[in-house]
Amino acid sequence: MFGLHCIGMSDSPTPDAVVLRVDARQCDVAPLSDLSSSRPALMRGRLFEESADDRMPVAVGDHVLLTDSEAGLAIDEVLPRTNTFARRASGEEVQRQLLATNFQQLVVVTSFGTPNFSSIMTDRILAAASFASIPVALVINKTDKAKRGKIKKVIATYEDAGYPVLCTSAEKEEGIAEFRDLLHSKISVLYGLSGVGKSSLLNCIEPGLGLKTKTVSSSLKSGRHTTTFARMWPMEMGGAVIDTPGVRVFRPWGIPPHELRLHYPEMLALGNQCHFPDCSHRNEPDCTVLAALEAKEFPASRHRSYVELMEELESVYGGTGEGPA
Ligand SMILES: Nc1nc2c(ncn2[C@@H]2O[C@H](COP(=O)(O)OP(=O)(O)O)[C@@H](O)[C@H]2O)c(=O)[nH]1
Ligand SMILES: [Mg+2]
Ligand SMILES: [Zn+2]
Repeated sequence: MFGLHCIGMSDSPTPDAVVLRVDARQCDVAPLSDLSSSRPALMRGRLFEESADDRMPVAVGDHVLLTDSEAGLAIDEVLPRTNTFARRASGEEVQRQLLATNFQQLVVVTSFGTPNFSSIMTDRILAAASFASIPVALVINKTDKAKRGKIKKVIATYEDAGYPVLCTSAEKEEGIAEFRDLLHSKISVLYGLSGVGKSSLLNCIEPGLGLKTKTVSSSLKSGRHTTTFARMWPMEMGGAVIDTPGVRVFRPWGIPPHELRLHYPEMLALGNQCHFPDCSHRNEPDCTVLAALEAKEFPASRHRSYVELMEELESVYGGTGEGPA
């Protein structure tokens, strides 16, 4: 079933398998040709030494080389990645936590109600995706929980910035056909706060997955951690989706502070006209972004999230720092 790789002279070896799931001890892998036949595989200790900056050396989506023995499958090597979505791991050490690799789009899922739409959270994820050159789409779920005016305002903010926006209600089954079209035949990562409805939306388009959805009270109010890990699910309609466990805080990985302005698309367009070419759009004179903000032509929520994130990046990587190596 696993076409195990023979060590040959080829520069770009054919992967033996793709990683569907990673936990603290082991991975689940499946051959690329049949994502539904998954088997456990251990990570070789050497992989941890070779990627010391990463909390875990292997991520969901990785293409890997394996050896099969009586002890079971072992991952020998992770092949070069086409892209990497990561965040800064929690804890004192500045470490990267890989979230997913080798996928075609990041679908940022947000909601109204509980949890309510968070510009800070959304903007952090969007900036990180831009930094990693990952195409994104923004899904706003639970539209049954907000007034039309409020929904329209959020849509306008992100459409004006150039992001594709899709409104859904898993509860009222609205926007589900569009959600299916969005995911069709692609490998997508669903990412967002715990409780926004990622699993519910997936269940709407692929009932066969039967993903567990949690009640908002247990996941958010009591602060109980459900031990779940990101997992790739092949879809009957073609493509696959990586469902991620909910996150509370998203700390982007690796954006040098002075580059953050490049990852706010609407700021990028305006910022060309600032007096200083390296204007940070915070307190400089003759800043077109600040002028637009004053005139209510630039969304206050986006500027607020920018300033907050900028301060965080400066405290981690230094004021004029270049970011991590
Ligand atoms: N009102 C409303 N509730 C929803 C909607 N989508 C999901 N929920 C509820 O929100 C809770 C969390 O959903 P879940 O799919 O587990 O979120 P996840 O943590 O992002 O996977 C569950 O109780 C769902 O029933 C929606 O569109 N409207
Ligand atoms: Mg879920
Ligand atoms: Zn400026």
